[in-house]
Amino acid sequence: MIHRLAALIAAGAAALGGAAITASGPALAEGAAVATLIGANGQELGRAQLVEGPAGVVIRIELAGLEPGFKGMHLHAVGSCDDHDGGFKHSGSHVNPDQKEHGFLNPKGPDDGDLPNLGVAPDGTAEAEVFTTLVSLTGAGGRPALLDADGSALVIHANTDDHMSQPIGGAGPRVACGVIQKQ
Ligand SMILES: [Cu+2]
Repeated sequence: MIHRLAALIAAGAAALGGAAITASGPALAEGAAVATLIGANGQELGRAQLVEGPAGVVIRIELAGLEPGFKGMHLHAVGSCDDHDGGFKHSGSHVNPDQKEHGFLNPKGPDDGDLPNLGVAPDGTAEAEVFTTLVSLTGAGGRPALLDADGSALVIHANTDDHMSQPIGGAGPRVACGVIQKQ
């Protein structure tokens, strides 16, 4: 697990020059996945691309219409975002088959759904690329598969994840959700 943690990197905001939501992203290898994120009113906020690499998954995120600040972001265990008016509870809890504790800063963590916070600019946009070695798209390396029978979702919370508190780092309500689907 230690080596996985060491490789988990938040690459920060992508230098896209303030471009609007675009279709650009990592080269889409066979088996890449996408997620269209929606907000609490069901409105589309943007998208994420997920590409499987040999050691983990690269996730590129391009969103607009969020509240500024660092927002908790996780991979949730069920591919359902149809209850936008009910707080996206249908997306379940974190991808966490081994029932580990939450948090990159937790000696007993992290769980496999943990991701770095997403930094949202004052204008409500967010462009970021993150890499997680804790999951896979289809089971590579024996890591939990996002594209499993009940799918998975990328979920953004209202508040900052402190990477320590249980069960979700104090990240609060779920404000955006996207079902991860095979491209
Ligand atoms: Cu979450």
